[in-house]
Amino acid sequence: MSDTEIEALSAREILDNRLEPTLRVTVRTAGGTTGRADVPRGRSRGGHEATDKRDGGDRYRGLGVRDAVETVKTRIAPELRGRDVTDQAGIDASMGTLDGTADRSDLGGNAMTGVSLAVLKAGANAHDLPLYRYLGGPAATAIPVPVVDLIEGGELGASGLPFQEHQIVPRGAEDFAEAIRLCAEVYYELGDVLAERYGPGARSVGDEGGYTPSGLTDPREALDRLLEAIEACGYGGVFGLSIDAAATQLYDPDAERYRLADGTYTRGELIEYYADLASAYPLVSIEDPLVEDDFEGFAALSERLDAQIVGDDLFATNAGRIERGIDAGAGDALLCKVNQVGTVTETIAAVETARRGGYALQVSERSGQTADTWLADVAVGLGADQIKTGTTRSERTEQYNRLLEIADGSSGEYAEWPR
Ligand code: 2PG
Ligand code: MG
Repeated sequence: MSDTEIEALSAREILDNRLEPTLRVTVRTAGGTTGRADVPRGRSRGGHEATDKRDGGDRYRGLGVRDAVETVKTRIAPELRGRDVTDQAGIDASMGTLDGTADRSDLGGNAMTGVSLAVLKAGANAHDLPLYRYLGGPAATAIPVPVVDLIEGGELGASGLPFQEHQIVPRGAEDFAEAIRLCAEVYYELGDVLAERYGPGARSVGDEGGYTPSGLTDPREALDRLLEAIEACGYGGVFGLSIDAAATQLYDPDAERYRLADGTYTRGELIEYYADLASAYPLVSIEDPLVEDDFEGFAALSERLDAQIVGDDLFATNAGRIERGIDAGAGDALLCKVNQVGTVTETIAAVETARRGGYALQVSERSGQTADTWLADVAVGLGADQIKTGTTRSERTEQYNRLLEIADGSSGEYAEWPR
C-alpha cells in the first residue's frame, strides 16, 4: 500500500454559524496523513445548485445530516478506499458515477463536497504543501481583493432591504493587509453612522456579519450610508461599491416582476434602476441583478453598464451554464462556490471555462459555514481576482486571517481590479 492511498474516510454531523447541522469529513491515508473539511450551506440558494442530503423530520427542524454522514461512511468510503488522494480528478469522477444524477441528489451535494475537499486537503498535507500551493502550483501568488458585505438585506438580514448584500471593494489598496485594515475602519465608522441615524439596534448583524439596520429599506439609502462612512474615514479614492441583489429571491415568476420595498419592477424597469444606481454611485460590481435563468437580461446589463456583472445563481459554478453565458454575452464575472457543483474537479472546470471566456473570478463563501479556512486557500489556489466571505464573526474573519498568513508566505501580490 502506498502512503497516499486512502485508508479511512469518515464524517460527522457538526454545526455551522447558524447553529444548523452540516458535515465534517475526514480522510486518512495509509501514511497517516489526514485531510478534514467542513461543508458550507447557502440560504439564498439557486435552482441549479447541487442538492444537499437532509434528513427531514423533526430533528433540527429537518436539517439534520445523519443520512449524509451514513452515505459518506457506507457508500462513498468503500468506493474510495485504496484510492490515491492525489488523484483528485479520478476520485471526483468516481463519486460522480456513483451518484449518477445531474443534481447530486443521490449521494447529496453536501456529502460529495465534504469528501472532495477533504481529499484535496489530504493531498496537500501528503505533499507537505499549503493547500493554496498544492491547488494552484507556483503560479498561485496573488491575494484576491475582498468584497466585503457591510449592510445585509434579503434572506440574510432583517433590515427590510430587498437586495441581499451592500458591499465595499478596496480596489485601490496597496496590499491585502492594508485592504482589510481600511475595510475594518470603514466598518467601525459605519456602525457609528447607522447607530446615530437608526438607533443602537442598527449595530445588529446578519448571517454574514454585516449590519442589518431595521427600517432601512431603500438600497440607495444603504449606499449613501456606505459612502458617508467611507468619506468620514477619508478613503473616497480607495473604495468602490458593490451589490449582490440576489434577484432570484425577489422574482415572482407568475407576475414576471421583481419585488422591491417600493413596489414591483419589470425586467426593463429593474435594468433602468441599476443604470440609475450606476450613474449616481461608484458602483463597480453587481451580482445576480436578475433572476437565475435570464441570460438575455444579464447580457443587456453587461452591454449597458461598466460595472462588473457577476453570475452566482445564473452560473451555479457549472461549466455548461458558463458556456451558455459566454455565448450569450451574459455577465463578466463568475461567482464560484464549490458546494454549488459538488466537487473540486468540477469547480476547476467551471473556473477554466470562465477564464477562457474572459470572465473575472470571485470565489465566495456561503451564508452558512464554519471557521474552516479552506475557502481562503481555494481562492488563492484558483487564482481568484476577488473573494467574498462576509464581514465579522469567526467563520468570516478566519478567512481574512488565513489570507493575511498566505500573503506573508507567498509574494503577497494584491490582485488587480479590474483585471
Ligand atoms: C450569495 C450567498 C453568499 P447564500 O447569494 O452569494 O453570500 O448567499 O450562501 O445564502 O446562498
Ligand atoms: Mg449571490
